[in-house]
Amino acid sequence: MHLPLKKLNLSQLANNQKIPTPKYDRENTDIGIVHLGPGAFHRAHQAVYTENAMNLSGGNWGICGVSLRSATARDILAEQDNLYTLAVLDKKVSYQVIGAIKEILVASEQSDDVIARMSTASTKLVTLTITEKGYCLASNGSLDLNHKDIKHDLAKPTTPVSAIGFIVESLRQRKLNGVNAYNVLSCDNVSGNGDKLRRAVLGYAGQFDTSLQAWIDKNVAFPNAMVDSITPKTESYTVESVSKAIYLQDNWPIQREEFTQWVIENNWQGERPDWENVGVIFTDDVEGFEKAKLRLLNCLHSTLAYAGSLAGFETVFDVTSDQSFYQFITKLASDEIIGSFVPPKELDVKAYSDQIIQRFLNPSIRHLLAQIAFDGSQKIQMRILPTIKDNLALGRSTKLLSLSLACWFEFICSALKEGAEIVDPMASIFANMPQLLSEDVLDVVTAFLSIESIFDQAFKNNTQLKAQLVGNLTALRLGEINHIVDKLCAKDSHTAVLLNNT
Ligand code: CS2
Repeated sequence: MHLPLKKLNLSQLANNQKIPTPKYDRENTDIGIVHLGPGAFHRAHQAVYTENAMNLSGGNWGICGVSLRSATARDILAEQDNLYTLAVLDKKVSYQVIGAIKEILVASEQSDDVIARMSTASTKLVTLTITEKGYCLASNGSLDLNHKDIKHDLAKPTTPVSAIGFIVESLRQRKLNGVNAYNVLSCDNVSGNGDKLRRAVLGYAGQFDTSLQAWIDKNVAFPNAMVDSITPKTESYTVESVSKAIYLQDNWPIQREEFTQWVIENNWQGERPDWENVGVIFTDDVEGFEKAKLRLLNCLHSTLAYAGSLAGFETVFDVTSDQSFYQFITKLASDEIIGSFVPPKELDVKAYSDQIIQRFLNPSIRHLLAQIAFDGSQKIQMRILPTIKDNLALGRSTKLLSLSLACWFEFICSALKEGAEIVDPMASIFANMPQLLSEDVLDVVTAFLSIESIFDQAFKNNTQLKAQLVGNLTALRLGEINHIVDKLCAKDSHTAVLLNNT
């Protein structure tokens, strides 16, 4: 059994050049960032950029992680002085001990401490990875005032439960106490994430305090950002292999691929870590990067998650290694996604797309399709539907995209029939839709398209898309998905006729 990873034992690693440890004076580094949602992705991405920025340039940029509900991360990491190991698993394998996170609070237990931490002047930045559903948005992108957490917070604004509630209450306290505002940086896979969060925060504050709303509007920046690094959840084999590699027991290391990218809108002043000098890109055109990443990487991920699960695969590597699925995502990217948006001028979108598929073929990363399949009702709205909408408007093909969507439909329907758990904020709504159990495919497609919080009129009334969805879902229920993919990718004209004959 190894000694535990703790600051006390860090000296054990001092002589091991291969495993970097914090180079800044961690004990005397103040907290300057509050991060809402300190999950695996945050610890593998933003926390690492901030660690490297402090190693390079110092600064009081310690991170206070705030978990909105779960106490697991706090309790495990507290045992190891909030230190953890980043394992980069790729052609080369490397390890780094990260010290940027200095404390973790649990909002549902320590709400006052969270607000105090967010209201103190030394906190300059609030960053977030709270997943798509954490923004409490309606399908038109504005704040959902009927969302249960928002209703709760509007009734009790000084003891919030939502990220938006905590942001507004702490800003209210800062205004009250004459403390400068902090800036807010969304790090989620949400298109226009900063703009949407800004609208939600202002919409919420405006419900009960228009002068606070005006103050936030004037003083708080919400830059948009694109974040990227494939980070599967930590599994027991990760704990074993990492502890063995660093000769210290780390009970919650993080694993990710070599590739990492962070693109932040360059439209804000205010203090921040020396991110520019550790690889973060500041640009005026975040939208191009966001669309490229959400429509290519995340759309292909979700497509593989549903199609691959229906075909019985378990990981991204497994399904991408299958010739049929490899061809499917390659063709989906080249024929239907590239060309549906304007990429940043500096991005070679074909090379970027090919690189993404190569990243899926990283044998050192075990990325479960089941993990990516979570929250489909939220994710497809960011990853698949915008491309379908634009292609329909541009008269471009949606044949393969509609197969991705039909795979999600069938993924939900078969889970309902099997009584399997559906991890999705809309799971209870699906469970109360008997049409989703119907053998009549037209009924099923009509039922899905009638869900207004996901599909607006453009989808509902489009006969071509509906026919493709009915054709694909019928094919999925009749035959092997591999064959469907092969047919769709190989003999375009033939397949079109085939589909229309269903
Ligand atoms: C994945 C993302 O779980 C998922 O939905 O598609 O977490 C993906 O791995 C990251 O966005 C990559 O940057």
